[in-house]
Amino acid sequence: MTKKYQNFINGKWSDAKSGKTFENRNPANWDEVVGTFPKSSIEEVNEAVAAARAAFEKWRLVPAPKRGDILKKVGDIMVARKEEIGQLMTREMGKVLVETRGDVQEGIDTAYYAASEGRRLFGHTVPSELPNKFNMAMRVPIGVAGVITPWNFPMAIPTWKIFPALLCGNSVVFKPASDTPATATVLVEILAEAGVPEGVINIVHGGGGEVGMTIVNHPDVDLISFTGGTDVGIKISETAAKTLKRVSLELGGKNAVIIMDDADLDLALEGVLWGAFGTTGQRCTATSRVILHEKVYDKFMSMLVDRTKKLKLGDGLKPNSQVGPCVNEGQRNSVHTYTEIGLKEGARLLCGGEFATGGDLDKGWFYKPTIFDNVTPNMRLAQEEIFGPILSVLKIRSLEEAITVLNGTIYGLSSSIYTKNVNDAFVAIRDIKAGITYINAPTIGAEAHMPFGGVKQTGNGHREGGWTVYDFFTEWKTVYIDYSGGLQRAQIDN
Ligand code: UN1
Repeated sequence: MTKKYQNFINGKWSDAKSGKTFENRNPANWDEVVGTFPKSSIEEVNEAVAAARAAFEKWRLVPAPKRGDILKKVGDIMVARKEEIGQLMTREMGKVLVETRGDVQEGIDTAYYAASEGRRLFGHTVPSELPNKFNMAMRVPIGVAGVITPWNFPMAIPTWKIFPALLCGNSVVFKPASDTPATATVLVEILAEAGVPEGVINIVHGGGGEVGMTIVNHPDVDLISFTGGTDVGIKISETAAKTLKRVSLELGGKNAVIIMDDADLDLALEGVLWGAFGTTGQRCTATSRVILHEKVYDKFMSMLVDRTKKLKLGDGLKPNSQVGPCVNEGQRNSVHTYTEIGLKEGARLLCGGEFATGGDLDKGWFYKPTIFDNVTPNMRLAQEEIFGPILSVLKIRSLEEAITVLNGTIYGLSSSIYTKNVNDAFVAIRDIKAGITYINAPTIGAEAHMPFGGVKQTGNGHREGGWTVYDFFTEWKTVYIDYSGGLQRAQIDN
């Protein structure tokens, strides 16, 4: 029997009023239906927003340390269910089990960080310019948060948004990607079990156009946190501007690794393989370009191609699989389009470039890990986010040239340099235009307690993760307390 999942609105599990559903299939085996989900519409969004609005008025009065205690419990339940959630996530979006476990762990880390933030949420006390007057600025909750999340990190990314939103005293209407609704539903189940009151967390399943954009448009939603493609991010930004919502956008990337001539090539090789083909290249932080010094070019390329060809594709639940499928048919086709574009542009295909088939692979959306070299900075292959297992290699002659090439896209999320030269490393830290720079490590591997986000068209200046996300989910309230007993005029009586 196929498992039937539901929406969670105002503390109750429910179907879409229309009775419509959609199904979610395993990308490693499209015969397997993971579950069916309500195909919701405006009606369900309106209900969820109304519930969240009403619940907010009570939730904002719950002391932050108490809200934190609930999130601590959320983390504990996630620890107990980690393996089960990892397996479900692999079945619904394909990445290999070690990675889905890591995804859940990132959610657990985020829960415990949020729990402890309940006892901080620091404000400022500031001297007044007048005598017998006390000034402070404190954080206050904002209201209803619309949370719209992608499928590549079905647990981690929702928790990056939902846990801080709740800790700060906001209520949430959550629209997960329709490729990963099961993991999202489990997260909501856990929040409810841990004691998040009814109406404070709501999940509405369905399409981005109907459900997602209705949330973005809704006058009673105060803020939107979105992770996904740049084109959708721009649309969200435009739409949300009409009601002046606060919007946090985490969008595309075209992340690069610079490998200098003094780099430890064995180390760089492991980093590039993991960064480019981990999660089948379907990360915002995935390594999409290698910017390789000419002096080590031939040597590194033969190491890289050799190892890439040996990567084992397969169902992520099988212990020896290293690379899972693309998330769905459309995504695999889109990846393949970039192989065709690369060939047309005159780049040289060194391995992959086609669907992976044969045996168990025939029932999944598998694509061979692909490497192009002879890529030049202006090619589409070197400019556009692919979100799949395609890596482009560009040759450079100096650090300066490498950084120019690295910076030469519209994106700026993650970046990396392999070098043993500490001076070069610091120049790279200074001059690379990206939200994240790794030294001697791959472009992936962000930790939950550090700021996460990018510059340029990767986002709109906000950061998730760490202490920084708490700025997004709170407003500053400035308070002046005059205990002089008389009228004191600022700027005039001092
Ligand atoms: C993403 O790719 O959308 O650093 C998030 C990483 C992960 C998070 C990635 N911890 O790759």
